[in-house]
Amino acid sequence: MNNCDVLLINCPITFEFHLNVLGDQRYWPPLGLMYLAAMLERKNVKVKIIDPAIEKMVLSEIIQTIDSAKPTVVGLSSLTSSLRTCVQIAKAIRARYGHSIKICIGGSHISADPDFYNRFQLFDVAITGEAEITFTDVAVRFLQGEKIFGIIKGETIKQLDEIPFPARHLVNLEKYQCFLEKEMGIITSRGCPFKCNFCSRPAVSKRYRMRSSDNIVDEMEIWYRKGWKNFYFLDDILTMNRKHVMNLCDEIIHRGLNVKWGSNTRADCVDGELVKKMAAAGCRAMLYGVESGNTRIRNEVIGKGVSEKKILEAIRITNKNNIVSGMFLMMGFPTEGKKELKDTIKFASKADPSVIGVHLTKPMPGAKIYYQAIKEGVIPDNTIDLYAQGEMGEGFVENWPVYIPKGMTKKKLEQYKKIAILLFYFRPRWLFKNAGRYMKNKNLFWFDFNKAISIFLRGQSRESMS
Ligand code: B12
Ligand code: SF4
Repeated sequence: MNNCDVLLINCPITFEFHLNVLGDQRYWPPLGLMYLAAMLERKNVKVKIIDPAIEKMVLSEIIQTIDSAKPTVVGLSSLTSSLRTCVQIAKAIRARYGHSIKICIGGSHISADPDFYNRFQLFDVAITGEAEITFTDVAVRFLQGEKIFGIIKGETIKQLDEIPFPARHLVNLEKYQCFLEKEMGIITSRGCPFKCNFCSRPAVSKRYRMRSSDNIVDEMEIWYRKGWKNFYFLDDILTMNRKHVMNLCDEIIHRGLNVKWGSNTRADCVDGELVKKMAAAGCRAMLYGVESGNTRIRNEVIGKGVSEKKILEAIRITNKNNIVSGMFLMMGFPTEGKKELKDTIKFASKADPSVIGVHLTKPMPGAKIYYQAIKEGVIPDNTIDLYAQGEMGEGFVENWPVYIPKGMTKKKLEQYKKIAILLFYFRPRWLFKNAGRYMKNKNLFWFDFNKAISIFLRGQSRESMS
C-alpha cells in the first residue's frame, strides 16, 4: 500500500477468522468510513480504507500495512461488537510507533460510551456521533502538526446533500457478499427520534434529516449505469417522512431506473398509497421492527409505541403489493414470561409476513435496557471492558450476554426462539405461498435451507441483526 495521510480501519469482531463467528456478516462496505474518506479527499488528504474482515487480514498484516502506508492518523471505526480488535489494533500501534501515529476512535460504541476513551487510555481523540465535519477538521489539524487530545462531540450535518457521495472506490466492492444478487447499500436519511429502550441507535444521532430525492437518485444512477440494479436503503426508518419517500419513488420512476430495492421501517410509518408507490418504484422487500407480539411488552416495557392494528395493516398492504414483508422479533425483555413469548409466536403467524427474524435481546451500551440489566444484576457492570479485553472469548453474538427475565433461562429463551421459527415456517400456508418462489429460484431455496440448518445447529442465522 502506498503512502497515505489517513488510514481508516473497519475493526472486525475478531482476528480469529477461522472460527467463523456470527455477527460479522460482511454484506455491506463500511458506509461511515467511506463518507469520512470522501470528506477527507475533498480536502486533498490522501486516505485509505482497510476492512480486515473482508481481506482476512490479521493484526500483524495490519501493522505491515501501516509500516508501508506510513499514515499520520489512523481512524478506528468500532461498534460495540468490534471493540476487542479495536483495542488490539490501538495497543499494537502504540507498542510499535508510540505517539508518533495519532489514533482516533469513532462509531456507534464510543458515541454510546465516550468514557471508554478514559478507561482505556489508548486513543488520542475520540469523536462521538456523526463525524464528517469534525474528523476532517481533526485530521487536517493533526497533519499540520497540532497536538489534540480528548473526547470531541461530532458536529451533526444539517444539510445531508452537502456531503460528497461515499468514497466507494477505496474498497473492493466485489468482495462484499450480498444475499442473492449484487446489491448496494445507500442511506437516504439519518437520525432516529424514537426511544425504543432496547436500541442504542439514537446514541449516534437523534435528529432526523433527509437527503433530497435528486441527491439520492444521482448516487443511485451512477451505480446503475455501472450495472448495479439492486439497492438497499440502510436507513433506520426509511418511511419516517412520507413525502421524502414519495419524492424518492417519483424520482426513480421519472428517471426510468429499473431497480429493485429493500429497506427497514416501522409499521406505523406506512399506508396503502405509499406502499403502492414504493412497489411501483421497485421496492421488493420491506422489513418491520415489531419486536414483540404482546402489546404490554411492545408498548409499555420497551417503548416501541406501535399498535397491533398498525402492524397487521402494514404487513397486509406490503403483501398485497407483492413486496416481501419481514418482521423482526425479539425475545428476552424485562418481565417477559411464557405467556408473552407465546403471544409473540402466535402473532407471527397471525400477521403472516413473508419472513421473520427472531433474536434474543442483547443489552447494548446506549440502550436503556443495558443500564437496567446492570442495575438488576442481569449482566456484569464491567461487561464492556471484559469484552474489549478479550476476557469473554471470541465472537459477539456467541459471548455478549442476553437479557434473561426473572424466571427464565437462556436455554428456555433459545427454545422459544426455535419454536417460533419452526411454527412460522412450517405452516402449510407459508409453504404453499413460497413453493412458487422456490420453484422459480433454486438459489433462494438453498439460501433459505442453509439458513434453517444454521438456526437449528447454531441457534442463529448468519444475517441476524439484533
Ligand atoms: C449496515 C449495518 C450493518 C452491516 C455493516 C456494518 C458496517 N460496518 O457498516 C452488517 C450487516 C455487517 C452489520 C452487522 C452488525 N451490526 Co449493524 N448496522 C448497520 C446499520 C443499519 C447501518 C450502518 C451505516 O452504514 N450507517 C450510516 C453511517 C453513515 O453511519 P455510521 O456507520 O454510524 O458512521 C458515522 C459515525 O458513527 C462516525 N464514525 C464511524 N466510524 C468512524 C471512525 C472514526 C475514526 C470516526 C472519527 C468516526 C466514525 O462517523 C460516521 C459518519 O458520520 C446500523 C444502523 C445505522 N443506521 O447506523 C447498524 C448498527 C451499526 N449495527 C449494530 C449491531 C448491533 C450490529 C451487529 C452486532 C448485529 C449482530 N448481532 O450481528 C453486527 C456487528 C458487525 C460487526 N462487524 O461488528 C448496532 C450497533 C450498536 C453498537 N452499540 O455498537 C447499530 C447501530 C444498529 C442499532 N439499531 O443498534 N450492521
Ligand atoms: S428500534 Fe428503530 S425506531 Fe426504535 S430507536 Fe431503534 S432505530 Fe429508532
